[in-house]
This record gives sequence, C-alpha cells and structure tokens, in this order.
Amino acid sequence: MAFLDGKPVAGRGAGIATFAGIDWVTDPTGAQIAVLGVPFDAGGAVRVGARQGPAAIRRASMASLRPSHRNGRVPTRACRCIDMGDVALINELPDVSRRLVEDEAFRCLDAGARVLALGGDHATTLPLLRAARRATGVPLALVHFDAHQDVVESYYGGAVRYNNGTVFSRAVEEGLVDPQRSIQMGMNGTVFPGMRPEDSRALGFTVIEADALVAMAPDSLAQRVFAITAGAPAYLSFDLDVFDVSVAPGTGAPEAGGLLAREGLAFLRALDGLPLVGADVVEMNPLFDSADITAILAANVAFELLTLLSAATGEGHEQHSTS
Ligand SMILES: [Mn+2]
Repeated sequence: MAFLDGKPVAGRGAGIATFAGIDWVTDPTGAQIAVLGVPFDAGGAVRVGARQGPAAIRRASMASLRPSHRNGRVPTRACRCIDMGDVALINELPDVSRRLVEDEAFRCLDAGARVLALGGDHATTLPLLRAARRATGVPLALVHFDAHQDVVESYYGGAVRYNNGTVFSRAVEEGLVDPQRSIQMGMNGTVFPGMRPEDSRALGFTVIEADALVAMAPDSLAQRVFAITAGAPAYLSFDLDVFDVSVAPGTGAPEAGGLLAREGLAFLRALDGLPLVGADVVEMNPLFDSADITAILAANVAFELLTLLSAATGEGHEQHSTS
C-alpha cells in the first residue's frame, strides 16, 4: 500500500495481477463466481504458448478493465467473485492435467460457485465440461463461439483423440453436452474433412457460420440461442479465434474472415439472462500477440462472461424472458 498526503491509495493496475483486480482466494467456499486459470496448451498442434494465456489475460484486465459494465451491471459488487489462481497442472502429463482441471473446477462448482475459466488451448474445455456435467447431473446446453466447430472425430487415423480440434466430439460421446440444445457460431476459414458444418449437424448441433452470424442482429441471435438452449443449464465456450486475425493475432489457429471486436462483444451482451453454470475464454496465446491487442480483447470477453455469470446468479438482476 502506498500513501499520498497521508492517505492510503491503490493505483489503478498496481499490485499483483488477478483477474480484474478481484481477491486471490484459493478456497471457493462462499464464492458465487470463481475465476480459474488453466495454463494448458498440450492440446494444440501448432502455435503452442496458450499456457501463458491466463497470465496475459489477468495482466491486460488490470490495465484495461473498470468495474462497471456499460449496461449498469457491476458484477464484482453484485456477487462475490474470487480469482482462484491457476490450476497447478503439468503440461507434459495431459491426462493427469485433465483430471486436475476437472477436480479443481468441480471443487468450485460443488461449493456453489459458477466458474469462469481463462485458457489455455481449447482442449481445456473438455475437463471443464466434465466438471460441469458432474456438478449439474445433466448434459449441458453448449453455447460455443469459434472459427472451428472442434468436432473432428480423431486425428492420424484415431491416434489422437484428445486435442483442441476434437473437444466437442468427445463431449458428445461422453454425454457432457446435449447437442440438440447446443449451438456453435462464427465458423470461418478453410476446413479439413470432418470440420464442415454438416459434421456438427450430424451430431445434433445447430451451426451458424460467420457470414450468417454477422448478418444477424444480436437480439435475433439471442432469441435463437434462448430457444435452442430452452432453459437448460448452459456452458459458454469462447474461442478467441472466432475473431478475425487482424483483431486477435494471438491465438493458436487464427483465421482471416472472422468477427470484429465489437461484433463479438455485442453478441455476448445480448445473452444476458442465460442460465450459465460456467464459461471459458480459450486460445489466448501471448507469444503471437502484438501490443496486447488479443490480451485486451480477451480480458473484455472475460468481463462480458463475468457479467453474464453474475446475471445468472440472480443477484439484483431481472431474468431475460425466453418467450
Ligand atoms: Mn476452438
């Protein structure tokens, strides 16, 4: 603590970085929202480095976020939010790491907290969904923003079944998500066989590709999402590569032709009232970032997710009408 004219002051952005400057607390008891860093990037084939994502998002959040959302919500005051720090995982041991992530997320959910995870590559979402499925007892409604559907069955003739491109195939296979109540949005870029919209639709997912998505008003998209998820406990997974490479260069598999920053944030804001139990922002890779462009955007995405999660706690908020 520093003093100015004898009075204690805490300069904005000063101190050890936690997400949005919230308290670092490792016991989730009594928390309504727990932020969890997942420094895992052993699920990426190219451009690894997302293990440094949580630290980059926290640092950017300290420098660029203020407490109040423009919609009037102040999530960190509406409910008790804590930053649990990073899961102490071991990238060289991916199976062990998945268990560590699942157990730590479950510990938060079991204590009654909603989870906001900072990735990490998209393979981190699988153990997070396992934890959410365990905690809720039912398959989740998945709300998924991404340039890719991540439903490839496997790579190298079945040799690789767990990475950032297969995560939602495994999630369906394990009964973690209900594809009939799930929606994937923002897909663009070139594809392998197994990555086309019809591959997701064959599993039961609704898919809205980037061109169709940007033609929709955020309110229309929200109506569609609320209709499909139909009040089921929901999990929102946000892959930063849904943004165009020009606004988010620091990701694992960037694409040209994605969303602008304003578009992605507006779609998230429109989802106010979604009954979220958890959310993640993944594929933040500071090694390929420039001037914190991606990290600042990731911090703002995470703040939108924090605001949605805080609305989902029902603390001082009206619920979105699903009619
Ligand atoms: Mn992805």
